[in-house]
Amino acid sequence: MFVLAVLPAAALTGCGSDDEGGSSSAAVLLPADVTQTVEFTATEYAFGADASTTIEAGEVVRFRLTNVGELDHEMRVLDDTGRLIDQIPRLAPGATGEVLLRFDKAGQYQLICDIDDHLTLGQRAIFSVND
Ligand SMILES: [Cu+2]
Repeated sequence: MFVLAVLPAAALTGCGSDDEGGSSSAAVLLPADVTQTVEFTATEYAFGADASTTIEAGEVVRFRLTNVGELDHEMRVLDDTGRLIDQIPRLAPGATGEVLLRFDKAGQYQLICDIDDHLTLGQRAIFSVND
């Protein structure tokens, strides 16, 4: 289930699970292994996606972001402790970028745009990865 809810900035601090979670996300992800492409849009100041999207732990997914706004945007993908997993770098209006991701653990993840004050203005979203 993909929940593009806007959370208060405090909601995601200090409540992460404390599993050791050795990060194995440095593995090379191959386009041939991609099981689905999730399409996102970025605007002032939000991310959009199909709310019915489901992502399973361990699958390789392509996140594709299209900037449909009037300012530059980016997408940083963070785990529930706020650690950066990967990102789609800054995109000009109209541009599209993508990144391959694999979420090894089920749980909650978040997307933010950290350009200027976009995050403060609400450009964040959370989503769940299923077992
Ligand atoms: Cu932005």
